[in-house]
Amino acid sequence: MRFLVSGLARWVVLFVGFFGAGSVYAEYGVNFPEPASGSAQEIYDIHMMTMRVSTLLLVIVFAIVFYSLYFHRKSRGYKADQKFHDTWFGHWSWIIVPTLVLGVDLTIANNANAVLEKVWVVPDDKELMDVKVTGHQWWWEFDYLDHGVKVESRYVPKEDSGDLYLREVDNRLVLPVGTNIRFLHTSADVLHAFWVPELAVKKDAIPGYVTETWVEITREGVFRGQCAELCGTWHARMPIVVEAVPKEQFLAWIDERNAAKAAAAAEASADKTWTMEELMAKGEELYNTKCGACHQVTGIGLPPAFPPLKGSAIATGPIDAHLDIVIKGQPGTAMMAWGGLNDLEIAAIVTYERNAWGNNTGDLVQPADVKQHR
Ligand code: HEC
Ligand SMILES: [Cu+2]
Repeated sequence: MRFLVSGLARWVVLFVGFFGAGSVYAEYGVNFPEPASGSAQEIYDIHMMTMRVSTLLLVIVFAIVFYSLYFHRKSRGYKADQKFHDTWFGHWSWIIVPTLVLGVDLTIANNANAVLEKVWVVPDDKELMDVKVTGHQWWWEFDYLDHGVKVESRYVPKEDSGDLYLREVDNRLVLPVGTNIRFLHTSADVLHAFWVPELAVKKDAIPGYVTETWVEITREGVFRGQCAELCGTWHARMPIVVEAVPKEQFLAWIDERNAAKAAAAAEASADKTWTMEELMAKGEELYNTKCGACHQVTGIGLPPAFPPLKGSAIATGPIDAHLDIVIKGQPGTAMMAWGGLNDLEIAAIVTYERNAWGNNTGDLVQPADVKQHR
């Protein structure tokens, strides 16, 4: 009896712990997160239907099992009925029951097939917005092809992310609600995978290939996902944060990004000469976000994969060779070409690398030098 009670108590604790926790940590509930796109909703509905069918079958089967075990046990003197097979039901139940179950299975399969079709075939009858999604070690690049806007999205370090460590990014993937959006997936280095549970569809990002998925977001909100393909040391540092907003707000955001880009370009192209302090400050910020993942903010790198820049022959040698590798990258290695940065950004980063961590070369690289070098 004591055993029974303690056993029961354990189940109650388990049950409350498992299901009760759902209300405390809404985000870690038992079920899938609430869908935010048409096809995600359909996938969710199939999931719920399947769960209901299997729960019903489970209850029926176990009810019969427990009933039989209890009432037909030997100690009650029950004698097994040897004539069951002679009855009509005894004969045909072996065919009827599996056929019914198969019928339910086919219904599920049919539904699943219809949704899969919808998921993979990009609709071409409605307005379509293209977003190119490029996976990098270890950040995401979102290129709004129809609006000329590019976003680099990186995880927020522990100190600044509070409860959302590895769930928050500096620049979110802002998307309009109620528009058909086509994602074009690719990778700049290794395999990554784009996955936001509320949008349901997961897709590998393969270097050298472009694959596509599409989504129509049905409600506003912030949806968090992550890279879903093991892609190296900092695979965990590739969260994805989708911010779904009304269309007008999305267009206003695009205008804002374009204005900021124009302002940055104007600042970079002005033939201004910058002081060491200005370039070092700008350079440190840029270096820490864009280069620090591999070469480390301390400049010591992660040998042998990622060389140190502190005391490196290139970072302390001729400026031309240094500019060369930053602008063109090193093909075949993780060192990508950073030529997409503007002259001022490259000047600042290179100046920073040549003077930080005891690399005191005293070299000052101006935007004009970068322009000339390109
Ligand atoms: C994804 C990892 C990664 C990131 C991010 C990265 N690099 Fe590199 N970098 C490398 C690798 C790997 C090499 C070595 C390439 C080779 O084998 O020649 C390298 C080499 C270099 C070198 C030459 C060092 C030497 O002494 O050989 C410089 C300079 C450099 N990177 C600058 C930068 C700058 C500036 C940034 C940011 C704008 C940056 N890197 C971002 C991976 C990275
Ligand atoms: Cu990844």
